[in-house]
Amino acid sequence: MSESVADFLLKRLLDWGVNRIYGFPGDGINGIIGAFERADNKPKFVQVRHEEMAAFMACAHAKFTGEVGVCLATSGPGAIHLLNGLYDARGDHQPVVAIVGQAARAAQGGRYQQEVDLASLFKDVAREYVHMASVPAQMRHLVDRAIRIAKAERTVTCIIVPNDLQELDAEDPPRAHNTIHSSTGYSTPRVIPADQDLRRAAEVLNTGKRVAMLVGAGALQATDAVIEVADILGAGVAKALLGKAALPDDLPFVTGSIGLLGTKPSYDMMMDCDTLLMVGTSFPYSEFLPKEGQARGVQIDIDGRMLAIRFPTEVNLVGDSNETLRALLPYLERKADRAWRETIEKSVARWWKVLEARAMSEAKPINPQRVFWELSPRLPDNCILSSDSGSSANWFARDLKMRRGMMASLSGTLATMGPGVPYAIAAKFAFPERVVIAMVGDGAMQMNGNAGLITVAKYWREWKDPRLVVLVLHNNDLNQVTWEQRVMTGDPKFEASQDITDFPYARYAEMLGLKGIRVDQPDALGRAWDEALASDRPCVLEAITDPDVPPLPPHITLEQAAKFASTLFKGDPNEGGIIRESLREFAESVMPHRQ
Ligand SMILES: Cc1ncc(C[n+]2csc(CCOP(=O)(O)OP(=O)(O)O)c2C)c(N)n1
Ligand SMILES: [Mg+2]
Repeated sequence: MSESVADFLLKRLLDWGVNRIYGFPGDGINGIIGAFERADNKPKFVQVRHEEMAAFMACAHAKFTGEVGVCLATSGPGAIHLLNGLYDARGDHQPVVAIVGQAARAAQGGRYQQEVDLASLFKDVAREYVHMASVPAQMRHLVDRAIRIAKAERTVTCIIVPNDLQELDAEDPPRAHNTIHSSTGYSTPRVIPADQDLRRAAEVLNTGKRVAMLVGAGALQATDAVIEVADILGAGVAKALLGKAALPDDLPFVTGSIGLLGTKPSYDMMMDCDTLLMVGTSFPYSEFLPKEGQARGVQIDIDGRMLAIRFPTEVNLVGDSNETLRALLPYLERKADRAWRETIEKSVARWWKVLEARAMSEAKPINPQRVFWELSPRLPDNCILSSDSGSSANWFARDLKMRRGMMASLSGTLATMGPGVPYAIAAKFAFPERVVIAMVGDGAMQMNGNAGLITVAKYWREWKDPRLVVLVLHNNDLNQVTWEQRVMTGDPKFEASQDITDFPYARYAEMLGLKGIRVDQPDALGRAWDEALASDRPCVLEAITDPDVPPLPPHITLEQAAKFASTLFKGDPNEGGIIRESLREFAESVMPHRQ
């Protein structure tokens, strides 16, 4: 049989180094599925439960490997299901290619079944490149351009392939007018700012007396350079969520997370600094950065479009974080006065005690912070962490101490619910020898996680090390938003929208042939983690946690807390519990050593 357009498509993806595709079939891509079936040498097809999860997995593949992630879905409904995961990738600047089917060319424009205007549908999320193939000779450059543009722009691109076209014979573009002649291959360039701009940046940083650094996902490959620069500048370093793995947390000057999910040392450092150096971050909340005029700013980003939008920085450097920091180093002068650095280190040391006290404080039955606090020292070397959106993101951000070699991610920019388990699955496929831990709320489990566990059950035996632990915070509540409603709008909990139905997560895992552990006693947590991390198969650790423990911003004072507790929660169905837990939290912050 001659080679079809679909056979060629798979071969070309393989030429580009694409070894795994996350997808789900449908008659809009029958030709492509047929090509998978025929091919001896092909990317692995990983079957998901919902196309959104295929897109999350492609995004996570890109995040954890630096390679392009690829997802595949049928026309109409399958393509539509991809969207949220693709926006997640777009938001966090990940190279992801979506391949989707379409109605046959002869039927297009005829309101045919499952015909959706896909070029328009994807025009926003894949605005850098979305095209439909209409003749076989187009396939080569559509694949080449979709992948190259995804990599070069670190974004989402999309190829639409009508189902009848997939089965036609493949054709090379003829040597003729009106043809395109493309090839594979892309190497990431070395991007360094001009020398005069490095000097301008150095002038700002050398003049400052109290330098604060903020690093994000762009600094993940720049750990040593960040440490060297911070040492010379006597700076403290805060980490945006996606930059959690950029620096180990045992460094005394690392203030940890920032923002609503952040730490007090990060907050205080930003409020008191006179100079801000941002590296590879688009952390969104300007109110957690210095006031305009309070500090001079320098920003480094590989994407010029992302510069000077959160803080009016004075020197904006387009460059790779690692290369740019290295190029900057020779111009920096070591701060002789280390008082600022010492203040930060003291505040960090004290904060870890606050976190411990908060984690150990009583709750009904389990304080969610304790679940993370107990995990932290048990994190296996080189583990990969994912968190869903929800209260877990707070404790993930604050309580876990990262060490070198670990990776961690979540949906940073889109902050969507649902990626916790899919990210973890993609991490296992990419690094089957590493331990992966997902941290997920019960709402997110019921949205995607429970279905994702079926995918885990289907594939885990293929993984060299089968350990994938899914922590479920079982609090019967959409807790993060319940708290946001209380704190931001002053509304009591609306049970109709916020309650989450009880579900036996651990027992369900056992039903799937996985391990399930249910914990409802704080003292049993340590043992439960040990057991989960020693399991001979993927494990769901279901922790029954207290929804009344507030995931609050770090800088609220005791006075504000008391007022907020007494006035805001009138009429809240959890009134007694939240007042008690909120006040306990603040007491732990003010006097962490109190017994
Ligand atoms: C797709 C999507 N829907 C809704 C939200 C708003 N949201 C953010 S966190 C959250 C609650 C998550 O609840 P759960 O997973 O149970 O975690 P918890 O906060 O209770 O720990 C909601 C509804 C969102 N971010 N994404
Ligand atoms: Mg919940």
